[in-house]
Amino acid sequence: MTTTTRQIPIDQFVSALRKFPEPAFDQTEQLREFLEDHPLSPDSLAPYLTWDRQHYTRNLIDKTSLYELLAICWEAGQSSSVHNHRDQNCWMAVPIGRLLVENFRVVEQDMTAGKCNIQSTETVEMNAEHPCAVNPHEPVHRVFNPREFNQRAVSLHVYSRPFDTCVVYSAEQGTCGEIQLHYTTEYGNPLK
Ligand code: 2CO
Ligand code: FE2
Repeated sequence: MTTTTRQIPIDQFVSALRKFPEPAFDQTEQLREFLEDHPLSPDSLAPYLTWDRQHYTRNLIDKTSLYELLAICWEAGQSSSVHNHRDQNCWMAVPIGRLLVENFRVVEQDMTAGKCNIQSTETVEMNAEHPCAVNPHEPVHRVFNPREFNQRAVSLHVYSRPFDTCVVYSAEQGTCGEIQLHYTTEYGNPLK
């Protein structure tokens, strides 16, 4: 079957996600296959899509003690910082557009001094056919929507467990530091 004929709406996706037992979130393969087998119908995501010319937006769709599910909206040319996921597992699917994920190896990290040495290892494309799981052994990455892709993109993120801080890195300056993460919308409602 093609990706389009297999598409399911987000509420069905959430119901299925909620049925996974705890151990499924402690390894990456099972949920990666679930994402691959259940591409989302873009139309069903409409309540969660918000756009900001300055920064990608983070839109909460569902949250339990095991995971949080976000839709992240990327204008052409937008990029995340290079960051980690606080040792939490992460899966990403791209129901709208295409995105690149660039992975980094941390050669050195001294949080107290705010200094690091990181090296880019590989860049891979994510799209409706190719979701991915962040490699727990090389969890530092950035996600970006190159201007030359010339279109908006939406990624769906499953984070397990939920986290609201992360470490951001500058490869050029050799610096790192903790930042707080915020939602742009929650359950389809804007936050003040
Ligand atoms: N992790 C970033 C965030 O939640 C998005 S980049 O891809 O994981 O803001
Ligand atoms: Fe990330």
